[in-house]
Amino acid sequence: MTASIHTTCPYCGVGCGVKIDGQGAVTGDQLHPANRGALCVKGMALGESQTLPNRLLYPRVDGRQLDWPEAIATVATGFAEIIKRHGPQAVAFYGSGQMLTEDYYVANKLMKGFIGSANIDTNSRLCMSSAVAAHQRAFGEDAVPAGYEDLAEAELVVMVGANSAWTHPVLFRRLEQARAANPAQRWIVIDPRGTATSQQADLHLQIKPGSDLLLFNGLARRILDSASMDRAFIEQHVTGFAELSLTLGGSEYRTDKVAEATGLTIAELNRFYQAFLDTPKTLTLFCMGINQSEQGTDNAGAIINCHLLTGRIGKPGAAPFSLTGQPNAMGGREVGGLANQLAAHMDFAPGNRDKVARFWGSDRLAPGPGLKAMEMIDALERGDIKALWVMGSNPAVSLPDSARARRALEKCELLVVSDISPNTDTARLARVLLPAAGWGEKDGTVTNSARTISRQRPFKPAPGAARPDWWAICQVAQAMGFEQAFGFDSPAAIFREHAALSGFENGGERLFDISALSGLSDEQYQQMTPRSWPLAGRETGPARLFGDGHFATPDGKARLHPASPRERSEPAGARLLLNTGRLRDQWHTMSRTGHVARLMAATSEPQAQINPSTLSRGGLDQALLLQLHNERGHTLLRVVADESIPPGQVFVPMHWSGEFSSGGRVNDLVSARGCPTSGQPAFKQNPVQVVAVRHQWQASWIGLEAPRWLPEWWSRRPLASGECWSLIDSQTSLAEARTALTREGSWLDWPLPQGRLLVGLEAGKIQGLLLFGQSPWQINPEALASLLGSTLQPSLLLGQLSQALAGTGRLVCSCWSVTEKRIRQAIEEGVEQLEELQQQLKCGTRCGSCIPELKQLLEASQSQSLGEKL
Ligand SMILES: Nc1nc2c(c(=O)[nH]1)N[C@H]1C(S)=C(S)[C@@H](COP(=O)(O)OP(=O)(O)OC[C@H]3O[C@@H](n4cnc5c(=O)[nH]c(N)nc54)[C@H](O)[C@@H]3O)O[C@H]1N2
Ligand SMILES: Nc1nc2c(c(=O)[nH]1)N[C@H]1C(S)=C(S)[C@@H](COP(=O)(O)OP(=O)(O)OC[C@H]3O[C@@H](n4cnc5c(=O)[nH]c(N)nc54)[C@H](O)[C@@H]3O)O[C@H]1N2
Ligand code: SF4
Ligand SMILES: [Mo]
Repeated sequence: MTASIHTTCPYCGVGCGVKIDGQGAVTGDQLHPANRGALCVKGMALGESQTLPNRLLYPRVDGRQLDWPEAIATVATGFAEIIKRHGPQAVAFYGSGQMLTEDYYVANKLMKGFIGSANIDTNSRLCMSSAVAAHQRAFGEDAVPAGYEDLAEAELVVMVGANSAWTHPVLFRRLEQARAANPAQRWIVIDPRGTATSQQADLHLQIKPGSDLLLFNGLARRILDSASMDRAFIEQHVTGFAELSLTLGGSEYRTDKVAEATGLTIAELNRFYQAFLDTPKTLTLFCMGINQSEQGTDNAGAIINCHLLTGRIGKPGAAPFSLTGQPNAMGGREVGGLANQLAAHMDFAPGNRDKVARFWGSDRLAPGPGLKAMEMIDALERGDIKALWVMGSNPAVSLPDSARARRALEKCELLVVSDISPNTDTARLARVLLPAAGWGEKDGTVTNSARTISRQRPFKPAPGAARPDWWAICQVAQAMGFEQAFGFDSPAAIFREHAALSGFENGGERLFDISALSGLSDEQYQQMTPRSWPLAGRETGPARLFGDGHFATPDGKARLHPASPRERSEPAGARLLLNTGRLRDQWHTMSRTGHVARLMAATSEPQAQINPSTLSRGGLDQALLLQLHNERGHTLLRVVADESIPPGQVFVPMHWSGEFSSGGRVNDLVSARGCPTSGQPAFKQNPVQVVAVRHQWQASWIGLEAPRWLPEWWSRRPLASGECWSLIDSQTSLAEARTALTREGSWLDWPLPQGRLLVGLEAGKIQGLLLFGQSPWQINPEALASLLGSTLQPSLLLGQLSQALAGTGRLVCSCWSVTEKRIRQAIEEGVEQLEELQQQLKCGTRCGSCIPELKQLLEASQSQSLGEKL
């Protein structure tokens, strides 16, 4: 038997260690400091997501399969010719926080060091750039002060714009354990909508979208007037106090005014403010609700101000803690992969340029910052950028104003895309497609939210001609004439150089210093265990930073930064405010999770979640489909009435792309405007109009292949075998649709109480089942899919049909396929405790990601019965 392989989960920034045994089974790594054995549902499903249908196996140029040398030559000569004709600013690279550090390092070195253009930016612009800018402004360097150890130490945990129960599930479980061990720990969640996270909170502040800056400035003002202000700390370690106090003196930060502007009651504010003032061990976790805003940097800065004013930084359980989204968002920040960074936490200051040029041995270093993500789209539109290499991202879907982004990408003379799938909306636009080695096949390192560097190790060969991203970059670089600088033969060799650069003429200036690892042998790199930076000669770094009150600024002091809310550039008016974000079981544009039946079961269609009162007021409550539109675009979504969304708002998951539905590409509606300091788009607050679509018919198609004809709206999901397609149309009649869908093959037709069932046969075998109906139904498609490919047996068919029509309800526990219906049944039958529920139904006993929802169902029924008693 082969020994287990220790690697790291390729999804979120918690950065859980994963163990692969000799049979390929995936479990949590007990030895990893991030998760100590736990995994969430996405991590648990890593085995299933490995079998990607339609994997990109060979390079393609203009749709033709080529071998690597030809593809490399096409990219290298294409880039070189454009540079010759138009200069280095005419080419660009768009990367990802999902690239490994080694991939990222060589991409950055090629663009900034040798092509001589800083037009390299990444999806971290959409994700972390506001936090990065706030860290740099306050601490002098992009360094997250806290570590996961602080979760257990904290007595007050403030979660702002973070739905961690779904997005950082293992971190959330660590918090649950911390609260169980220390009942004094309190949680305050700040989020305009109700979430699986807010449901577990001691206090949920449902603020008006975009009012966080006011809220935290209001808190800062209260700190100034209180005993919790740490005068000694401020005097010794902080600058900017006078300017901040002046700003906070404005009457808009009086608690009554803040209440008005945030939509909270004075009592709610007092509870939050008092809890913060009273609790030295306060940890403030923040994520996309803070960063993805028109004032993202100031939002994060306002949180940091409150921690600096109280001296709550660098101490156990006390810090502002920006959670990173992607598995290697932090590694990308370390190599300097953003357009406004140079390398290894150095910016473009002349001294840094000189250092890096000497280190890399280059005389053509980029002169200054390059174009940020959205500026790249502008430049593509203008025709200023003519060649773009996209790696590990699906910008045609995930960028804001995505219809415009797609048009700009289409215009690009040479679009190169490195991906594992040829089917993403971006890959479809590429001239050159390069097949990347995926997770489980590639080798390198990633850094998580807590600055812990872990190894990703391969445990199987890459299929076809797929190759690691670092290799493709080095091949192109060599073909462009940079043989010496890109002669790396392994990720270990790249890592050594990256580590060496972090320490090069550092002299204690930069906290990011892992040069102690620059001498690792290949063998030591293979064996490397997780460790946090800064290392500075030590084996593994400290969990938290700034404990000595010394910051990475020239005077060693942290900087308070005053900022006031700007007038909103787009008034909401009578329209709804669109909020977007994540679902528990999906990852981004679904290229890696959308084909896993288990992960698509909980929410299988792109949807608009709206408060029932807003629906009835707008006359929208009878519609199946809503059209959301604004000046940028439109999209069709299944409507879902949801009490947790405040009236006047609509929440749409960010995940759906043209690969999985005709609707749901929500970024077609999202403005490219964002924070002027960081360049991060405001994905969370966009006004939209909503109209009901009067459908003529709706159907579900369950088949081995796609339906023969597609109506106005469709959405597909994988099943254990075959697929289920939801079809809705407002333009054709039922008769026309029937004809179009059943043009070929022979069809049997059954009337149903609520519609019709048509069974498509080929050579006596069932190829597909089509259920037509007027009103929506919740069918269990798996019951019918089990018939696909078998010969028709009427009694079996009817049995499965009645099972299918009995419906299943929403899936809550994806690991054990336990539905809300079964859970509610058990509760009705007397189950009161989570443990009983777990024992009876097994739900929540594997990865535990659904425990917050189980608790919520139990609590809802308890408060209902309490209400009945009263
Ligand atoms: N399941 C899953 N997990 C993921 C990912 C995934 O795709 N799927 N992606 C990973 C990545 S890259 C990232 S960046 C993280 C993101 O992790 P999170 O930031 O936790 O996720 P989101 O759902 O984008 O947004 C968080 C919350 O911000 C709230 N919000 C909206 N507007 C405001 C506002 O004005 N103020 C406040 N305070 N809150 C607001 C939203 O209602 C939402 O609940 O998740 C990571 N983890
Ligand atoms: N509306 C809205 N939009 C958002 C957000 C939001 O909250 N709301 N959040 C934003 C944020 S925070 C983020 S991080 C982005 C994420 O959005 P994207 O960057 O588009 O994320 P993914 O869909 O994960 O894209 C990763 C791509 O890399 C491919 N891939 C997988 N493994 C490999 C590999 O090893 N090598 C290569 N070369 N490719 C690989 C995948 O198939 C996929 O196509 O979305 C942003 N967009
Ligand atoms: S919390 Fe889940 S998605 Fe995030 S790293 Fe851990 S297992 Fe992966
Ligand atoms: Mo992200």
